[in-house]
Amino acid sequence: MPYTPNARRPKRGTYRPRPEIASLVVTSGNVINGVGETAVRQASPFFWHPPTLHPYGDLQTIARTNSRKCPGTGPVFQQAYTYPPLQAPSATKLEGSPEALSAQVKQWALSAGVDAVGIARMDPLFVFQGYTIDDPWVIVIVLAHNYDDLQEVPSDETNGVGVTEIGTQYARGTRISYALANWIRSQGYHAKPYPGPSADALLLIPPAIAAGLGELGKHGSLITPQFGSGVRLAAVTTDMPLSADRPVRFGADSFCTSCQICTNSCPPAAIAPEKQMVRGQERWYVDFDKCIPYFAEAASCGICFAVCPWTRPDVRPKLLQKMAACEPPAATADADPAETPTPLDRQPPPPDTERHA
Ligand code: B12
Ligand code: SF4
Ligand code: SF4
Repeated sequence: MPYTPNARRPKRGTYRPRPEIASLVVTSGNVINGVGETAVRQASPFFWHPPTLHPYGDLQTIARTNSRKCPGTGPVFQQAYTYPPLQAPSATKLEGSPEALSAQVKQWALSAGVDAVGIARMDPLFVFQGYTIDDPWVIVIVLAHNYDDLQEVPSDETNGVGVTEIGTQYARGTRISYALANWIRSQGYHAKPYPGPSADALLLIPPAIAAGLGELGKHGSLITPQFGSGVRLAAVTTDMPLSADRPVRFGADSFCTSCQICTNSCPPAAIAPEKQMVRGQERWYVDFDKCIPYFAEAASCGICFAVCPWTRPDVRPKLLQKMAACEPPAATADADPAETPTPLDRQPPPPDTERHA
């Protein structure tokens, strides 16, 4: 399945936002996101939250309108935003060890059609500032994209295949996250779905990493060993006593240090080639102020995660094999998850001068 360039993709750095779009980025998203901040803190509500919580309400409307103009998108996004009712929790609790209950939850999710599932202990850093989540556990579900359809991004009024595939997986995330929450409720526990198309209270990538579902890539998205970057995420939080999975390392982070494919494919050149300090953690970062105008104009773009070589079914097995030969085992591989420090236990890094000395 060789990668064939898509004629709707402008070359890197050639995109210039239309003035009416550029004028809407009045506050820098990079400042809101805490780029350059050395203290660890929660993420601020930012985009796909209610417009009263951030300054990009008009851009959200433009992004949504442009994606809905593409053929095929109406019904799938309608499904993605149609939330079924949630049942009251049953009076009788399903009993079992955390390991046995976790196995049942995962088995239920897989039989309901998710492509992968993992469990993480809730951490305040998974929650956006100003929101509260009381459940101690988060179950993250992975919905894999159809590779061929994903290659059609970005979409426009002549071709909606890529963004329709995005809406299709969002709809799957909504359906299964609600069904899983209702199943957990029927077993006597609290459960709340986070279906994914809107931001809501929960960041999805950090718990997915903690739950052992993949690594953060240079393009700011999760890379999974089974499906590469071409996945949607959704989640369910619960008070059912579960056991945490462990983070995995299969070489994605290392591979990103030498690969430039997403950086070179991004029309507004938003993907930084080096890691940056963001809210007290050194990591890959995407320049929001550059990404968002193109994202809004190009029906949700998505070029970066479509072109990632880990997403290619013909390349992924070779990359896994190649990186397995050089990747050290995960730092937490032998640790008891109960003893593994949560991100809030981590100390803020030393000041810049010492770090770069
Ligand atoms: C707001 C948002 C956006 C915004 C801003 C994204 C950004 N990078 O700033 C816009 C509209 C631009 C956007 C674009 C896209 N998004 Co988006 N987005 C979200 C959303 C709703 C919230 C994320 C957020 O608030 N980011 C702002 C701050 C927190 O960003 P940040 O500090 O740079 O942190 C990012 C990562 O580093 C990671 N992260 C946060 N804290 C920490 C801490 C550590 C230690 C680590 C390692 C990572 C990490 O999460 C953030 C992801 O944006 C999430 C769903 C969710 N609830 O989490 C989906 C989500 C991240 N988006 C997703 C995708 C796929 C996309 C697009 C490819 C669009 C598309 N067509 O699908 C592009 C990719 C842009 C890019 N290169 O990042 C997927 C990612 C799936 C995956 N494989 O990982 C998500 C999870 C939606 C979903 N339900 O699947 N998105
Ligand atoms: S989604 Fe944003 S970061 Fe990714 S290719 Fe498009 S403009 Fe670049
Ligand atoms: S395209 Fe290359 S650099 Fe970008 S996320 Fe994928 S592997 Fe990493």
